[in-house]
Amino acid sequence: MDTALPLVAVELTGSVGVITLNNVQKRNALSSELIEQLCAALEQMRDKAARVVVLRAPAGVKVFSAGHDVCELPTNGRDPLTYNDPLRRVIREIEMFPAPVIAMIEGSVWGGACELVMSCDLIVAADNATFAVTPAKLGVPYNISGVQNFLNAGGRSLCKEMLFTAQPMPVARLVERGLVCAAVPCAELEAHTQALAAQIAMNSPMVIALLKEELRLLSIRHNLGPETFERVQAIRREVYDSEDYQEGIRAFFERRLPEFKGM
Ligand code: LCV
Repeated sequence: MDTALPLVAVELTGSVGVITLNNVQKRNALSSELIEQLCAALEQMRDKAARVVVLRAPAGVKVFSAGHDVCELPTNGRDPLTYNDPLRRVIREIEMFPAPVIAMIEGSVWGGACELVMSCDLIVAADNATFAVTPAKLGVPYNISGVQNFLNAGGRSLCKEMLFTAQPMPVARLVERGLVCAAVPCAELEAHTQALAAQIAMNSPMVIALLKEELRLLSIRHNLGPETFERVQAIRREVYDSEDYQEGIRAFFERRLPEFKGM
């Protein structure tokens, strides 16, 4: 156990690394502290030339990650999801990591953790896993690169269903759309993931790093012009300046359903 990283566990067996999100008490909410440690763990894996990294939670969890730490969502008129938000940073770290990252999912995945998982190269899940994309439920103006990631991962109709309903979606629906490689019984999840990782680790790490970067660059579908970007930011500001945004966060802490008024 790396005492400098109390919220994540890191291990390397041969050339396969495993990073375990380890703040179960807070349902692995993606706090800036947990994300800093996740980034440090990725750095360790890069330094040790890991050829595959498995990202997981402890065996048997009900919740893989509860998503962005709601306590860290600003309520003072600042944009809640800027370029340097820890969640945005770690998603870029995973996308730029020079080897495949396999998300091994048990339990439920919420909000920004869905995007974190979808930023991984491959997803293997227990067949009872669920994924809930929650900005609409929480009143959060998700940022445009995040929406692009959802669109690239799931396609337009699944993306709209997940974003508009904000409800947990069973993993079988994501397997149907090719978003998740495989959904297996919990008892087989670890062996299935390790076998996949071992297959990848036998191949050329330089070619795989090249292919991963080529695929990342090819997935950048279009560049928004300055005026289009500014229009999106203006609409997003109306949302995070709204009473509904405050209501979404208040409702979370008061453990009740939000009552949005559209203003
Ligand atoms: C901080 C938490 C959280 C949490 N933050 O356990 O995609 S966006 O735009 O929405 C983006 C901004 C985003 O990702 O927002 C977060 C979206 N996440 C969610 O909506 C899930 C919120 N959490 C839950 O619904 C429940 O916690 C689940 C169903 C995940 C687990 O329920 P369970 O009954 O097992 P608790 O709710 O009792 O949570 C245990 C502890 O973790 C904290 C929660 O406040 C509690 O802390 P205390 O023990 O100190 O009371 N926690 C859970 N989620 N996202 N803190």
